[in-house]
Amino acid sequence: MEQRELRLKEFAVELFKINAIKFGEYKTKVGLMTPVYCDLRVLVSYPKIMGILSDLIIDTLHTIESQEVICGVPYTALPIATIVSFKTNLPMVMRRKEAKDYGTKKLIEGIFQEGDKCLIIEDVVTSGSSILETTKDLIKEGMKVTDAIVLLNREQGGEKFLTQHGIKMHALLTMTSLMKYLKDAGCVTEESCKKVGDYLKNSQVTTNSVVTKRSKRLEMTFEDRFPYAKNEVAKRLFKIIIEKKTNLVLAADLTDATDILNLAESVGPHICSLKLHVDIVEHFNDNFTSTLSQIAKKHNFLLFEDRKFADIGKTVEYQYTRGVYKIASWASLVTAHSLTGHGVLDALLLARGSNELGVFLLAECSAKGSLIDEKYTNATITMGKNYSDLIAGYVCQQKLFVDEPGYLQLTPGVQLGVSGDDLGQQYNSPSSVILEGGADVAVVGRGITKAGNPENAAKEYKDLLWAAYLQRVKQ
Ligand code: 6AU
Repeated sequence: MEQRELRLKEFAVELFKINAIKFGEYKTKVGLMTPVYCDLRVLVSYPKIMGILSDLIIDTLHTIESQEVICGVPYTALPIATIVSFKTNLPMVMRRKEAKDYGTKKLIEGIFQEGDKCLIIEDVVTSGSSILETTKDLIKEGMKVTDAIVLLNREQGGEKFLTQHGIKMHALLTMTSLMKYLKDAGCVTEESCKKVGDYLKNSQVTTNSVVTKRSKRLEMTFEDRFPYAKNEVAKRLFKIIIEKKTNLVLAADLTDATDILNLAESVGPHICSLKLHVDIVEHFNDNFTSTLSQIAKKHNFLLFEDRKFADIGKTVEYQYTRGVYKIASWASLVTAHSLTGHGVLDALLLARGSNELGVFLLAECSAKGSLIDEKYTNATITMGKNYSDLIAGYVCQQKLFVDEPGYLQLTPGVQLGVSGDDLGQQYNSPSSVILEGGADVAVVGRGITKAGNPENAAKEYKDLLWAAYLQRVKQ
């Protein structure tokens, strides 16, 4: 027997001796009976075994491409990760199970850089969902997760599930190898092995159903969708939506710069983004956008220029970066038409440089008599898919791209008690755009700007939109 296998066998026997692995009839978390039970929480009482375990993990760690930090899945794997961190000098981060509701509201404690690769350490994997939960928070904070080292793979579907989410699992023991080592060492009978084998065959976690549910945009929560977002600004928008519990975008279509600033200040706490048509602002100057940026920072919302770029690429590049408005210097989101082809997106990608930019592509229009047809809409969605790093989502009126949880559906044409204006705009209610229309974020303009008290109106729209979203993900 090879050296490592011998060590693993000895380790398996130690686990058995300390009752970390038990055989009999046990009830699982979900109420099913299992002939084998693993409780690795007892490990903390056995420092010597913890030492053996950490060395085995470190050997595996050396076979994995460079990682900058490690994170143990709370709680059992936390002390294990700590020892590995200490022995390898690899810094550790810790995930809070609940984000603090005071102070910094950090999900992850510890120091790391944007883009750091974080290795996950876990004790037992059944479905893989605990690893995925931790991974989601690490990704949310800007890290990358590609590998997880686990003590025991129960071989019930978790490995496949994690692979589907881009995580390679490295298990020290599988249930099969564990049973073989224990049988060879005379710890378990042939009959126990058979029982465990039969149990595993019949108790596969149906990862397919999990994956199908997870890949349906309309049924998923913003938290669950966040890891699928590829565009950096979309990620920020997801974060803001989750933190502020608002999927309301304000269309601040006022023509006076001071009025817009006052509106932004009062409505700021209730919105995830403020959308401008900067070319309708009278007395525009750079102070306006810099003050607006400060207000956006203070109230944590994104600035969005609804420029609807629709020219040849070169012109779009200038329109985005130059001229009076210098959109690139203050807007993190913009809209673009697909009408003139992918040159528009190429131009924005190029002009974005190292700035952050997310684009919402117009796949449909809320105006009566719009010439956009189904073919155009579908071609727009397809075009966007080739620019996943740039596209934050699509502007549309109905449920489209339902299998793409990483993109956001932005739906304008929202107002209570009015069906349209006299220039072709058509309105739906907040709940219907979310529940029937499939919107993730809704744009409200005059419903707020023309209200007697815009702040109260914004709060009302925010609450209605959020309640409809909660209802949708619960269904
Ligand atoms: O609520 P309103 O009607 O006062 O404002 C709606 C806002 C305006 C429009 O330019 C914009 O939403 N809009 C868009 C966007 C967001 O691009 C697309 C569309 O199809 N309909 C529409 O109204 O600022």
